[in-house]
Amino acid sequence: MSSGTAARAQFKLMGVLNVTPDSFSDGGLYLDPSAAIAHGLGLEAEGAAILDIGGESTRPGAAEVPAAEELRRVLPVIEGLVAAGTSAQLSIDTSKATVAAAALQAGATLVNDVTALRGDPAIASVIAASGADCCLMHMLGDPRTMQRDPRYDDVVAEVKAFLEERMQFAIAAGIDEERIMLDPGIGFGKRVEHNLELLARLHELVMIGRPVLVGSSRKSFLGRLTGRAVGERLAGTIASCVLAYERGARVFRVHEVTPVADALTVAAATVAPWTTRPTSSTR
Ligand code: HH2
Repeated sequence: MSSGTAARAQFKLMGVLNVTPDSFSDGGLYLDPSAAIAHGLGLEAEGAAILDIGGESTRPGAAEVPAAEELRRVLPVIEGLVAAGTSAQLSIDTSKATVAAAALQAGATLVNDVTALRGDPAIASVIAASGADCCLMHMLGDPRTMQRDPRYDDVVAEVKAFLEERMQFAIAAGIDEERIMLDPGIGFGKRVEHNLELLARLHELVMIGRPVLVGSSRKSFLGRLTGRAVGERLAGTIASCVLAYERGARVFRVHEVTPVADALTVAAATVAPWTTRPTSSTR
């Protein structure tokens, strides 16, 4: 195996596929199912191992979407990707049990719930019964209120305690621990300095023992730091992903796959030889 291929195997990219009119960076671009399916297949061709399909924006202040409308947006896309023979893992970005259940039925095998199973009391049992993977994310408050003066004494300790508690809740609900990913929720009820501290101390969340997913792509803290508009945050996105990789994150939710994959391949090839514990044969 070449060192590039070995490095590439160290991380996974989750391509963002928003089927919404109002997502913060790509709202309205993929409302038509055929455009969304083509975009998803394009992300997969670029190297996304997971496609995260969402029918409700979670940007600060976003309006709630009824389940029927969310389903109308995402189901044709999941069905179309399955019919097109995708080999990417399909993830449903929802906090509603009915949406998760229908998406799993249609071929999704991962539930990405930004409420970490707090939004709908029925969602944990839907995930448990299906044997799907799930991602538990930290958010302070809800999307309508989360950016109103968020405060923490120690953001990393509080996010860690939250994720540990939600993980125990998920396990008690019958979700296999091996199927759980954890996410600090970059931008969800956090000031710029909270996001930066979470990235800088990400290894403390990695210590929980489950794969950590980071969703920093194009987010506003990058804009605040660089002065760049949403569509001009690729360099900032890459810097945050590379740093998060070095701190132990292994799954990256991104809008642009190829450049992040290249950057992470270099990061993984550089970090791996030095972090591999020497054995008697390599010492
Ligand atoms: N961020 C967004 C949506 N879903 N899921 C996880 N696990 N982690 C994240 O950081 C995350 C997420 C927000 O980004 P986007 O989907 O591009 O925007 P919108 O919510 O406006 O659709």
